Amino acid sequence: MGPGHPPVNAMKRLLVIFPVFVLWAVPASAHVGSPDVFVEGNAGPYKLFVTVRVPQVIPGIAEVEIRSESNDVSQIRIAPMQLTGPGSQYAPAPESAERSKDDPQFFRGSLWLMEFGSLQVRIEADGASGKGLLAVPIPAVAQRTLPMQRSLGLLLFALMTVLALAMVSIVAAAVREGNLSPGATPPAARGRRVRFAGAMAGLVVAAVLCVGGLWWRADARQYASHIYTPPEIEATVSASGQLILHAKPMRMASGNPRRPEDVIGFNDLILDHEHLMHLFLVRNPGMDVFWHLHPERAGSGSFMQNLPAMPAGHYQIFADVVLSSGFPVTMIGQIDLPSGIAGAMAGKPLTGDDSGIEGSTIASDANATAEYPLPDGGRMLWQQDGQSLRAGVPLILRFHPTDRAGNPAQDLEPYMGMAAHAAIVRSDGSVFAHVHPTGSVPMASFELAQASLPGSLGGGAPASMKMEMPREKIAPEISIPYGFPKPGMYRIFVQVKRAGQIQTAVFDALVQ
Ligand SMILES: [Cu+2]
Repeated sequence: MGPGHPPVNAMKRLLVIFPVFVLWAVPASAHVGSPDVFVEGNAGPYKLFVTVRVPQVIPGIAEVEIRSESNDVSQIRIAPMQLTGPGSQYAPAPESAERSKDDPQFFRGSLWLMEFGSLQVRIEADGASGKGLLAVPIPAVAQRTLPMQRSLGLLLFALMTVLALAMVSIVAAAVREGNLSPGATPPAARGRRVRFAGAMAGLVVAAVLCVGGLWWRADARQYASHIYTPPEIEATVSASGQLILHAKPMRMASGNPRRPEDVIGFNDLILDHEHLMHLFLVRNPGMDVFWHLHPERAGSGSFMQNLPAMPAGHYQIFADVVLSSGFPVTMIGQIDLPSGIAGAMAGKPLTGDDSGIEGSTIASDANATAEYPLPDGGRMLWQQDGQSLRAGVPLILRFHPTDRAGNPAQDLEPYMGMAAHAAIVRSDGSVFAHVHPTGSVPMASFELAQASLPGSLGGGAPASMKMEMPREKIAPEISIPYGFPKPGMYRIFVQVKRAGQIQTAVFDALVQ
């Protein structure tokens, strides 16, 4: 894909990996347990809703689904490549996405992802209004090893047995009948030599199988050591009420076969909507307290945050950062705030973009909440159009903030450059996604991806980015593309800024 590993090398790697049959699951990202990528953005004149289902294994096939908002797109082509670095300059030949027969605005295609790390899917749309490009960042990592299918295992074992026995019998036959004239019977004296040769051949075959088995296991172990799990972050609270976070270095498989893994120390980060880290604290169980904070760097791999006055309890930590490659990482951790400490520390007043809310306990089995009273007296409505939420189905979450009189809020301001931020958390904490009107990828990764586009064809800036202009008005309709990864109860925290104040709405959703 990049100049460092052209397709030939990639094929070689595939050939080396293929006989081992250890397949990896990929994905993960600025998320926990929510590997697929959802993006809404502009490819030149066309607005596209893109879903990339990252493959179960790498090398593996990513499924790309694209819905065009308008009906003037005639062709869409897609290609995978690196997000940053030299590999982002040379696009491979793109493949055509197939247009649905039933729905001419829907396109579907699949792509081989051959390497790990920070990739992008480059989308080329062509139609009545000309050409346009959109780049969708894809974090590609291994999440688990897939076991071999039992039927395949049995088949391979049977083939191996046949081959091994055949090898022994060929050697025995060669010794028994190798230099006889046609039609002659082998002399009885050869019997011992035949048995000896057969036994030796059996030993050699067994030795080869043993070495093969060791190789297989060594390879599987090496892969297993590269499986991505969200890195953990250690959290402590100082007597003065400062939360100290320490990120342990993370190992991650790289795309380069000569450099099988990178060790990431979390010093090489880029700003993601104006902050190095977005820290989310969710009190458990119940998810009734939620904070969205922005710690400052405090030395190598460490971050520091003055805590606001917070109720005591057990908090789950999700800490989002973006590596300079554009790869998003969510670190996870826990912290207990005993009432003594929480009581003792008055808590610093909230500053800047920090915000939080204390609400009710998550519903256990409710269908989706439809509206939420905002702290400023307005409301946030969730427009659901009577649709039930289903796992694995991409959708646009639509929210409408209203003022006290119930009219659409006209005083929305950009909050960290965007119309809205949302955190989607499953009730057991196994899913966490930090999403925006652009979609499920961090703004920093999205901007890097658009910057890699050649020339002026890229019109990638999504509606939300255009709102970045400080005094531009934000329409009171928030749309966030997402897809729930699995069934269960979810809590969605939606944050907007009105009249200088950050408002958080809380919605519960049962996903089938
Ligand atoms: Cu955000």
